[in-house]
Amino acid sequence: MSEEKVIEIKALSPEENPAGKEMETADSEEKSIYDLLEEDIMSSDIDDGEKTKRLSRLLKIRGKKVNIMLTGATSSGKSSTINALFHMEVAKVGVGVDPETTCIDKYELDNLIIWDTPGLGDGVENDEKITRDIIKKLNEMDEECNPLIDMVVVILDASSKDLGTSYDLINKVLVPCLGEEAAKERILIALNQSDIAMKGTHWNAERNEPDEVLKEFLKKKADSVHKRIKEGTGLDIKPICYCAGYKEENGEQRNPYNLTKLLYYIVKAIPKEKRLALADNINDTEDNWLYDDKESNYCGEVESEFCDTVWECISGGVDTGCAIGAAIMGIPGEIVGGMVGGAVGAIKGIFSSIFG
Ligand SMILES: Nc1nc2c(ncn2[C@@H]2O[C@H](COP(=O)(O)OP(=O)(O)OP(=O)(O)O)[C@@H](O)[C@H]2O)c(=O)[nH]1
Ligand SMILES: [Mg+2]
Repeated sequence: MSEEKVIEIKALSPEENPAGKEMETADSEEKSIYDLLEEDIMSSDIDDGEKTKRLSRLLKIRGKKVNIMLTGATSSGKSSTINALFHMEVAKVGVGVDPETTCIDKYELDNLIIWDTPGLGDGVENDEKITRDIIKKLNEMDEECNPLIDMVVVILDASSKDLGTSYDLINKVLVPCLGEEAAKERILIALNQSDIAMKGTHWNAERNEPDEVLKEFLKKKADSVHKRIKEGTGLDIKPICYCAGYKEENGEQRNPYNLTKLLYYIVKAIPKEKRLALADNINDTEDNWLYDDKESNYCGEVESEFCDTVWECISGGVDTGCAIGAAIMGIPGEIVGGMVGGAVGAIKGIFSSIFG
């Protein structure tokens, strides 16, 4: 039998949150992305027929839920990653030696559903049971007879030399279970704890980023993981190095690194019609999104992905000869507003409050 627990989501009390860091709670007064889009469509300068079309498309995607599974070895940072990415501190982070997550936990944040699996690598019997539960979950179908789990994020510990458990999980469980084609699109591999990959040396704490030596080390580590998975499955999946961030013993919060990059790849792996389920639930602690490798403007890319989503799913994606991602960068608001019924304004508003 698959064990599954639905966790009631609530903000932590001040005692549970001793660092005093402001908690991000779902404000019932706050309007959802769906409400904002509806208002934008209603107030836009488009004819009534087009408004009706857009409102009915919005209604269709409003009911779509997205299911993301986080899995990986014990203490790799699955729960920390969920907390860093999404709106509330929902997943319990380990402080002692015992694995914290003991059966597949389900966190529901409106239309966003996160499945936090227990860590593998803590005893054969336990691993077998967890593996069975993961396989069962991956084979579950939703009410439309599509696979319930939209994507799987596999968290590896970049500071660990022994990634055998994770390779077995990817090569012998996840890829065979999803099938090669789907696995290519739906598995994301993330190397967490990049800050302590070289035992904490070469991490520039002030700038919250790796120095050149650690950058090179991480690149090699990612290449080696890539190679092992390619050898085992034939698939090309490039891992992302990041830090979920953590609380030091003295209560000081260490900020995440490359979390925006991770979010960007998560957004891209989720079917377009389900992406809006994420928008309302992204952690709006600005510090979580400040530090990355700057190989791309990830905040801009995430925003663009959402604008594309709105463009395609609500405005019908009529070809105007310019992608909406490009449109928001340079074309005056009235033109963009005319094209998508103001919806881009709602998206931009949400992301400027998250990313600052
Ligand atoms: N240095 C550092 N520590 C981290 C990072 N992410 C998580 N941790 C720490 O790693 C430990 C394990 O984190 P969890 O989030 O509980 O890991 P988990 O994978 O959910 O663990 P289980 O549920 O027990 O399998 C905790 O002490 C975290 O604070 C990171 O980016 N850097
Ligand atoms: Mg956990």
